[in-house]
Amino acid sequence: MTRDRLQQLRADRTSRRAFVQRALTLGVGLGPLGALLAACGRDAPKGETIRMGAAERLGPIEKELHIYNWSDYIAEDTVANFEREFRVKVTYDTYESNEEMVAKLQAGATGYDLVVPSSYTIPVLTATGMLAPVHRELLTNWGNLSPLFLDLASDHGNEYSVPWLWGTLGIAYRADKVGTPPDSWSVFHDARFRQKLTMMDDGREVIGAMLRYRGHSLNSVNQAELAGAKADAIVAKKYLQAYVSAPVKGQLIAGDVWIAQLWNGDTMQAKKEQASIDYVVPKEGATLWSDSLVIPASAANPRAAHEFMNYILRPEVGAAISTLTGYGTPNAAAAARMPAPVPYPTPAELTRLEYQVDLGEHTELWDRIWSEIKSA
Ligand code: N2P
Repeated sequence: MTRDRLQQLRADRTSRRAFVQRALTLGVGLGPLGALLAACGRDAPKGETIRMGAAERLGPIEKELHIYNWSDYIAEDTVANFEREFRVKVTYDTYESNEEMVAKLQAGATGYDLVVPSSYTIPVLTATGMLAPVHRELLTNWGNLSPLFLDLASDHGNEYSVPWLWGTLGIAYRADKVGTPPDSWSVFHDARFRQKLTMMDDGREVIGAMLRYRGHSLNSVNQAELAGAKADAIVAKKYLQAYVSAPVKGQLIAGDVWIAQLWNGDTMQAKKEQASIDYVVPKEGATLWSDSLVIPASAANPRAAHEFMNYILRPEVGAAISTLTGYGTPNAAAAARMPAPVPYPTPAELTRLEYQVDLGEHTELWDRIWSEIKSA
């Protein structure tokens, strides 16, 4: 997104809802990190004192907190330390895709106080009134965040979201089994690896990868491009052992799977147990995401949700999460205390990486294609 386009959007603004809808119509989800830096970055407000307004409105911290997060996306002691310090009992459930999480929220009455959508999902949730605004004055650690991850097109001014982690979705492989390391999505069409291959159990990612393979955007809504991606996915399916997301780590470690479409951080988690596991962003390009904490409008424990947000913004807590998961932290103070912080993508990598955007009215078409691939 160019600065002009952003300014035009802001100038056209009549109400927040109209703004979000207009942004969706224009397909404004997120630009690459570099464009965000150039067009959308701004300094984080420095607030060290808690103004009483929000604290009074939300009342004292509740005794419970219900968190719904991606699997393997937190340090082992993050929740236990929070429970002990804040005397809050945390219920922690996990999911494997944005679509799984949104379907659960849309079904209602989840009881969740915090969820962690990717950027492209946030406008969908805000436009349908499903999120509660974040009271920034309660987040005394806000200034630790890097401006690179703030004020994104998916949530201007961070009215609703607090950055959690970011990463990429490429190819994990067993270097000791495959010979030449893969560098292309074409490896999923390679009969030599029959039954040793897996792809994500996620339609956005399988169809997206096959679109990139043929040089298209992974957000394409072009009928011919999508028909090609469907055909390519069905060819790949002949060679796949399964569509599987996070649990494939165990199969890679065991050597049952040699090549898997997988997130960078989950690959690094597996590599800690099996050093021959490596990761590549294919030459045709792949998904870049950033995920954020948000509070559902129906949350029963909003004060505890804010305290958890502020807690993960502490440098040592953010650093532990990034170190254990292998994902990049948006928390500059956390990165500064890590011996080897996950590096930002290089400018060369950024030209190959693409953020997903909300597919709007074309979501049904993508859903239909994914069902057809799965039942082919
Ligand atoms: C799962 C982490 C991936 C999050 N372990 C993708 N948005």
